[in-house]
Amino acid sequence: IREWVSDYCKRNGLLTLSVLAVITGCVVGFMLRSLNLSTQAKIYFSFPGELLMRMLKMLILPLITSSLMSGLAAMDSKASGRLGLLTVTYYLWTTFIAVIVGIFLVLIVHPGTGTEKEGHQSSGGPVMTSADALLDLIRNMIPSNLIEATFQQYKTDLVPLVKSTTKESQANYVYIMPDYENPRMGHPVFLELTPAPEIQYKIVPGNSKQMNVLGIVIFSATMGLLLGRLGERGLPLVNVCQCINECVMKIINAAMWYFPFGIVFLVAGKILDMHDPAVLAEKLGMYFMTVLAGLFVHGVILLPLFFFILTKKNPFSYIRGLLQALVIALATSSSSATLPITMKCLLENCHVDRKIARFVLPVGATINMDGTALYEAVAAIFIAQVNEYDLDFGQIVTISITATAASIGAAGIPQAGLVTMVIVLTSVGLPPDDITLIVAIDWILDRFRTMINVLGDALAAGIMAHLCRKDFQKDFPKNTERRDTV
Ligand code: DAS
Repeated sequence: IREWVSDYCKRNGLLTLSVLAVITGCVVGFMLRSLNLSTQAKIYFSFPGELLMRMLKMLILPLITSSLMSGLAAMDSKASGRLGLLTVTYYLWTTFIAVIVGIFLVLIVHPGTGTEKEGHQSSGGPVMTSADALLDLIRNMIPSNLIEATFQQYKTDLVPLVKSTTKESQANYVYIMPDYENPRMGHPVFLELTPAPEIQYKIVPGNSKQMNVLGIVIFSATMGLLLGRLGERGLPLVNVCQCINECVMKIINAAMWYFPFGIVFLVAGKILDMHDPAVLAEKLGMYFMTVLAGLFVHGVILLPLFFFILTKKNPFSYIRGLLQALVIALATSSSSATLPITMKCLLENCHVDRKIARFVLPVGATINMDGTALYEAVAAIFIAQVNEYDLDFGQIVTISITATAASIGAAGIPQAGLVTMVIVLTSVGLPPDDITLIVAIDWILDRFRTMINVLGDALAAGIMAHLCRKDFQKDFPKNTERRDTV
């Protein structure tokens, strides 16, 4: 028994602790809700969770740049070209399939019919259009400052932005939108919304920025390809990137035992802030279940099926090696923050070729978000149903295309999918401030769609490792027997 226990702890100890931490966080969060803690107390309580997020975020820039630069430099241009083409094609295909699954389900279930819509008034001012958001997607591909692009504001702030001082509305305002450096707007645009009496929401495409690593991925991939072409001359920098990458993986090993502790406070802190669960279940229960059903179909049926068809290997033994990353995705609701753990699981548990993992994962964490695309399509059609706004076939097609595009532009950070949904809503003439109909449970759905995003990226790495094995003379083993230390 002692041998079995020590073997189990070595192989699954951290994963078990992380799962128990999520459960404990939920229980503690619900227990503390009855104490009605002050905002300050909630901030102090959530502090260990904030440290976990900062540890993970700290590793994003060094991991992405060193992975892409060393990974691509080690490939010959034909192999990297084939890998890049296959990877992007697969990503677009699975994202579009996810959108179709979501649209199919929301049109069958009809969760928005009969949902009453609280009154809200728009305070006017230029609303951000889908063109603005799409331009921002392109803008994010060319960050004016690479460092700043990583260390901007990390999350979509759903905390009180400004306490209203005017008499008629003593509610907290909540900041939703990231920065859209849109010259046309210039000044912050406020849309005052009151879906829930205790809180007024403001949509502010104003002056705070969201981290978006899309530009860093493009820059690092370009540098990697050019380094490869430099041959001997590029080796010093390639070796530096290799060393940085290995050091980052060692830092992750050291930091990982803190994760369960941080997860408890991260999850509990979120539950403390949650709206009344009973009200949410009554108003948004069907919508919540529709999104979860879509994520389940895509993540547990379709993605493993694609994996099996393309690799002829058992997808679930591969997914078993990813469980630690999926738990971190659930706890952090950030695929970028989960990236270091996903990389570790792929290399140590799934034995995917290092060069492939170092390319497919960072690219996937920025542009491949199946869960987000599915969610944005479902949410947009749900909002149309609540507004009793009948969408014709052309508008459904528009939603499928803009949801795919919006998910590509979404950053791998908490609740980014809620933000880029404006592209989808405005593309079919729906009021963007109707986002607030769903904002109250977005942080829960965000965790599940982030899990599917991470799962999609990791399965893609396994598929590319199999399809490009001739270029890399190495395929990952059939039964991915898990090694220790995850
Ligand atoms: N939280 C985002 C991610 O990290 C997904 C989303 O917001 O839709 O993938």
